[in-house]
Amino acid sequence: MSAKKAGLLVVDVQNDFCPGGALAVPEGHRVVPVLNEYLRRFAAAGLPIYASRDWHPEHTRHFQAHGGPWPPHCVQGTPGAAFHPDLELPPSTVIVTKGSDPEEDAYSAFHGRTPEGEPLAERLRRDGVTHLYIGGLATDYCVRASALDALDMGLAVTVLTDAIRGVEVQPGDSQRAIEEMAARGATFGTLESVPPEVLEADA
Ligand code: VGL
Ligand code: ZN
Repeated sequence: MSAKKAGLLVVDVQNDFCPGGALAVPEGHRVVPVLNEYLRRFAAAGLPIYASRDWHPEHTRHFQAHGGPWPPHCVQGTPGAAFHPDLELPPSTVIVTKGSDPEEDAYSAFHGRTPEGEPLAERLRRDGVTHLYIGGLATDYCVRASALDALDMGLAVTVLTDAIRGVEVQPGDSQRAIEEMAARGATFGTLESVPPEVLEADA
């Protein structure tokens, strides 16, 4: 196993977080074509790809009806919980499901599990990933929480700034999240700064 290895985490690119969805992130759908390019580059380099999904029960403390902050969204098995139809996840993608516990917000993908029931952190360790590239929705919630947990587990983290969008419950939330991730050690990248050669070197 090489000392360094990159992986791509696509966070919660689901219909309910895109325009027309139950908890639409402004311009959320615009991350899709950019992520598709990252997905092609990681797949071509033979690097592992993970895609988290918010996957709530109908009744959860995460929803306003039960004291939480959010309208119902990403309810298990509904069209709103499906990945955006234009997102081109390769067949090798490891789906990470989170938010199924009615007592938990589970913003971070690290609260999620693979189809085998393995927590994301263990799967990343087993795959030898040392550097996680993160894009998706939403900058100020699940991208932020996932990046901070990845840093806490000692991974290098690059947040893909051209492939994230924020909910912005309060204006400036996304910018504050970016500053917080930077202060904790995250770096930032774009399609231009993460060319295929960089990924090959990280493979
Ligand atoms: C998210 C709010 C509620 C997210 C999930 O994916 O960022 N935000 N649930
Ligand atoms: Zn949620």
